[in-house]
Parts: sequence; C-alpha cells; structure tokens
Amino acid sequence: MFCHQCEQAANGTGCNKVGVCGKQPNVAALQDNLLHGLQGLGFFASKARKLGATDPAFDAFLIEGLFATVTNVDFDAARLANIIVRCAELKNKAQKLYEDAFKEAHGIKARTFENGAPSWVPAADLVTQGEQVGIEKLHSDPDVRSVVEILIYGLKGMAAYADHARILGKTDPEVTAFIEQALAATCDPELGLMDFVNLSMECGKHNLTVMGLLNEGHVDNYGHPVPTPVNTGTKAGKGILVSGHDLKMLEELLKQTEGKGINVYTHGEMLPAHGYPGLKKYAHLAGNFGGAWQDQAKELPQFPGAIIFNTNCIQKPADSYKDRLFTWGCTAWPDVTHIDGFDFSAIIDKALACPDVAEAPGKEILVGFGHNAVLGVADKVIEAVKAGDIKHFFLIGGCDGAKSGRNYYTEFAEKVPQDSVILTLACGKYRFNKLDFGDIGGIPRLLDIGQCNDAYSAIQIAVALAGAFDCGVNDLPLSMILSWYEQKAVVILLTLLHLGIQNIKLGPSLPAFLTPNVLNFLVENFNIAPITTAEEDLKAILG
Ligand code: SF4
Ligand code: SF3
Repeated sequence: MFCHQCEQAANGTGCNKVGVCGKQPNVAALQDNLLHGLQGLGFFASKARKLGATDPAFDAFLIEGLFATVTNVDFDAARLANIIVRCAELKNKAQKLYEDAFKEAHGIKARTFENGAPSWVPAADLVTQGEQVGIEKLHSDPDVRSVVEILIYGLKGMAAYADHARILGKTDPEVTAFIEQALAATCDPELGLMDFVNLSMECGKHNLTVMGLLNEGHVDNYGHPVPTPVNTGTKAGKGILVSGHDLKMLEELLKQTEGKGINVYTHGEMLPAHGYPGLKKYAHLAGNFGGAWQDQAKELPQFPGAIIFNTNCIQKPADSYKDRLFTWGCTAWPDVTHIDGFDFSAIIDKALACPDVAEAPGKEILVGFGHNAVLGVADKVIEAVKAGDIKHFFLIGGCDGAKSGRNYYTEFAEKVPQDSVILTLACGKYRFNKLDFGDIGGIPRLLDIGQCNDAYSAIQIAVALAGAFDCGVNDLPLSMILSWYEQKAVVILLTLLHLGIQNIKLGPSLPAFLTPNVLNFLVENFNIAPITTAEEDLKAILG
C-alpha cells in the first residue's frame, strides 16, 4: 500500500505497511481500486453529459464513492468490495449512455477505450487489482502528480459535504458535472500542470457552492444557529452519543428517541448541532461529551451508552465499546453494526439495554455563532473595531489530529491579545474551546462558527466585514491560522485560494503530497506559510 492523503502519513511521507489511521493494506487497495473505477465512471458520465445524456444515479454514487475513500470513514473491506461492484455496474451504464448518445449524434459507433480507467472492469481479485492502480501511478511527472492529488483529495472532501447537502435535498447539476469532468481529467495523460492547477481552483469554487447548499439545507431545516450554552457534563439515565457531521441523522434519531428516557449527546463535530433552533428544541439533546475525534479511544470507553458515528472520524474501536458502537451513512468498521437509512431502532434498543450514564457536572461552552448571529451584531462589532476596542480577528481552526505539535493552536489562542477576537470552527476548536476568553464590550472573544463546512459562514462574515470597511478580505485585520488533517481541509483550502485569500498559516505540518515546486507555487501566489511557534507567528502578524 501507499497512501499519503492525510496529515498522519507515516514519517511525514506516507503509510506503506499499514495506515496510521488503522487502514489495512487490503482496504487501502480496495479504496484505490474504487477510485480508479470512479475515474472510469466519471470519464463516461462526463462524455455522455457533453452529448446531453445524464443519469441521476451517477451523482449520488460518485459522491458516496468518493466519500468512502476519505480518511477515517470506511474501513470495511466487504462493504468496499460491494461498492466497487456497484461502481462497475454504473460505469457500464455510463459507457452505454455515452455510446448510444454518440451514435445518435454522429451516426457512427463511438471509439473504444482500451487503456487506463476508461477500460476498467473489476477483477476477481479486487485487492491485487487495486494494488496496481495506486496514486503513485497517477502521473509520471512528480509535480503534475502532486497537483492531481490535490485535485483528487479536493474532490473527496467536496464529496463529503455534497453528501450531507444531498441528504437534505440540496444538489447542483453543475457540481456533478464538475466532479465527472475532474475525475475524467485525473486519468488523462495529455493534461499538464496548469490544467490541474486550474481544475483545483475550480474545485475550490464548486466547493463554495456545495458548502453554500449545505448551509441552506441546515438553515431551511433547522433555522439559523443562535448563540447557545452547551453543557459538557452528563445526566443520569440512558444515553446515545452521536459523532460525525450529519445533522439530518441526528434529527431523525432525536425524533425516534423522544419520550423514551434516552439522553442524546453530541461528540466531536456534532457539537454545533446545539445551536440550531430545530434541533435544540429537543429537550433530550442533553449536552456535548468528550473532545475531538482523536481522543475517542480514551474517552468512548467512559461513555456507557450506545455510540454512533455518522461520518468521519472513526478509529479502531476497543473491544470495551465495540458491541455498543454503530456506524451510519458512508462510515463503516468491520464487525460494527451499520445502520442503513433512518430506522434507528437497533441503536435505541442497545441504548436501553446499556447501563445508565452517570450524572457528571460539566462546563458550559457557547456555540451558535454562524454568520447570521455574528452579522446580527455587526454594528456592535464594527463600532468596537472603529473605537479600537477590537484590533484583530483570528480565525483559528480546522481539523484536529493526534500530533503533539498541535498544542501550537492552544498556545496561539491563549496568547492572542485581549483586544482580539477569535473565530473558530471544525474539530480544531477542542484545543481551546473550554478555556475562558472573556468578552469585549459584551462580544464574546471566542466565537464558535460551527463545523468545518461552516467555513462558508466564516467566509460570509469576512466578506461582510470587508464590505463594511470598504476593503478587500486580505486587507482586513484578520489572520487565518488553520490546522489540517484530511481531505475536507484540502477542499476548504482550495475554496479559500479560489477566493484569493492570502497569508494563511497552515499546520501542524505541510501535506506530504506537495512537492517542493508545488509548495513554492503556493507560497509565491498565495503567501501560504507553515506555522512556526505561537510567539513568532503572532509577532509576525501583529508586528
Ligand atoms: Fe496513512 Fe492518512 Fe492514508 Fe490513513 S489516510 S493510510 S493515516 S496517509
Ligand atoms: Fe474534524 Fe475529522 Fe476534519 Fe470536520 S471530524 S473537521 S478532522
């Protein structure tokens, strides 16, 4: 196996024996094989679309297939093999759709494609086949391969957000067309470096659309988030802990657990759920348990109720809680019960059979500062900036992870001067969200915008502030100190670059898939810099 798609890549170069995430070599090969099949499907779906022929089945499948290959999502070889079989069926369908449309348009038979992803058919041994088509085979030129990888990881990250949006009924055919076109491009040996640079920027653009759709889906269904205190303790009684990003899944579970004496707790990236009026109305949405995903091995054994992951980031479960663990959606772990669809009776029964969660006091933390809430007090914020009470904004957030260098983000937040406001989002917030930052004239100094996809909200806030001060986003007293872990962070970064946002500080380490030349390109064009120390970076920013 060889995989270096996330920040955990072994030795900072790549996992080649087993994934640091827990991905076994057979699973890595199956994911590579699936990606190859998806390239083939994208190739024919894109060609068919150009001739006016589409099939909605491709859209959902491309999104789910890509999402299944995101870090910490699907570790189940049997499930991946089934997805590959389905991929082959759809690829055949797309090929036929294209060939029929071609015949109709031109009166002659379409040419046949004998090499690479367009000719992919699943072999009897899917693992061995997958070993032949890993990312090292993507392109012979290392710099081109590096940018192709940026594009592929961007597509994977975007697919994750598109999946949540689709579950809420929000889709955009232009996004689907782009996913098909970009997948087709990644297996085109004729394309060069700048083609992939442009496609990567385009991926950032489409991701902004997708995050906008997801935001719309959340707001349409649950209202705009409002500032809400969330307790981090537990109540006595039965409990279910929900981890991941999918709010629809949480809503359905809340409906089905109502009146059953079960308290529902959020974990990790589900924390922002407490800020939505349509979710916080459930009295048994009881609080937030634990820290970010990488602490699950330590924390989940302490939660005696049932636990469900509805998206990343799942890790190898210990035997102590494996039998009360469930997965949903694209997330899967071998021998862990997977729930398809929205019937949650299995986990409800399990929660009722599990021992009670004990009463434990917790802290109150504030969530719910989406763009609507922040812009609702924009006058106050702008006044405070003009009066010199707020001198700087720091967006500190992104994906969290296990590396010790990530203490940087805690230190940075602690050292931010008292006259500055910290905006945060995604699971990186757990590095400091239980600290007390106080307020500036009633405006909390720590504003939790939400999940990683709520980068959309952060962008809206930045754009509105730039409008109020009649300047560009890059001219605002705003610095972005971002942490990355997996492919969702890659696509958010592409969105920020597409918007022309400069001077981002990125850590804890730079992606292993960036070659020195590609990194230079990013530095020269966007002034991206790796984090150094909290003191030095703060000094460099504030002068
Ligand atoms: Fe390694 Fe990350 Fe790939 Fe897992 S996803 S195998 S940790 S690089
Ligand atoms: Fe975190 Fe996995 Fe990315 Fe959604 S939950 S930010 S790492």
